[in-house]
Amino acid sequence: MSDDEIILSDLSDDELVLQMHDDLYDGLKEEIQEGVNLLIARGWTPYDTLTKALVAGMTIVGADFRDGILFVPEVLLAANAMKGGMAILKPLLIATGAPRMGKMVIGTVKGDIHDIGKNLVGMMMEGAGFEVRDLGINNSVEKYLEALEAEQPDILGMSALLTTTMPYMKVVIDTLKEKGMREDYIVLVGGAPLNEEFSKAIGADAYCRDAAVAVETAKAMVARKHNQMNA
Ligand code: B12
Repeated sequence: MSDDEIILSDLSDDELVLQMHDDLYDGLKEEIQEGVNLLIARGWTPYDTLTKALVAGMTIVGADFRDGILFVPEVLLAANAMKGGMAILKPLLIATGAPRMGKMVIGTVKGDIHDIGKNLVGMMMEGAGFEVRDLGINNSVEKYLEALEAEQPDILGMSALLTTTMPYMKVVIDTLKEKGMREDYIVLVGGAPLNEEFSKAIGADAYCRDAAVAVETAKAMVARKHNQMNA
């Protein structure tokens, strides 16, 4: 060990969070996992650890990727480090013992392999008491339909991070309409390039800008749906 090596446990909370932003940027998975464990041991909630240390770090990575300072290999390493941290937080977020709220099928659309945001939404939904079936990435309309028929969820969630893949959400929604199935599900959409207007234009029920909004929207919409069914 060299003298200038940083000992994460010696840092204050604020310093540690900044160091974790750097470590995420550098794709250092083990350091990120150590940082997550330290924050949790210091009494941080899993949610604060996730948003302030990991998601905030990924935002910096995203800005430098956009500006051509970072490239795909570096971003893949950062994503891998982020996933390492998320793996520790997942059981903690889920272990809230929340009552069953409903069921969600979620997946990233065809042609798109971004899954960090989708995974986060899935984790937060599970933490809020929803049963989640995650279809992974690159989902065709057939895959969504198959899962909807097999799982009979309350909610269909679709994720897209590319302007070239987001129109595929409309293909899925139009197919649901054609088959007379659209009203059977609450359709939530998300991903960095989307907005409210796009969500309305393609006929989704709501656009959610982040995982916390997804949980709130899902809860409100499922409650409304159940009330309508019981009326
Ligand atoms: C990490 C990353 C990658 C990684 C993905 C690793 C992985 N396993 O996911 C890798 C390196 C593989 C990658 C590849 C590419 N990427 Co990329 N990537 C990113 C980056 C930096 C971060 C995305 C991320 O994980 N964010 C963190 C999460 C937490 O945020 P989020 O995804 O937005 O999710 C939140 C919300 O959007 C919402 N949400 C998301 N999904 C859903 C779903 C539902 C149902 C709900 C309710 C809510 C919801 O809640 C989430 C949690 O709060 C973004 C930059 C950015 N600003 O988004 C570019 C970005 C998305 N990528 C981009 C590009 C161009 C590419 C490539 C084409 C690059 C290339 N030349 O090869 C390829 C495409 C590959 C493909 N076919 O999909 C562009 C897209 C530009 C555009 N307008 O289309 C971006 C915006 C970067 C940029 N500015 O240039 N990428």
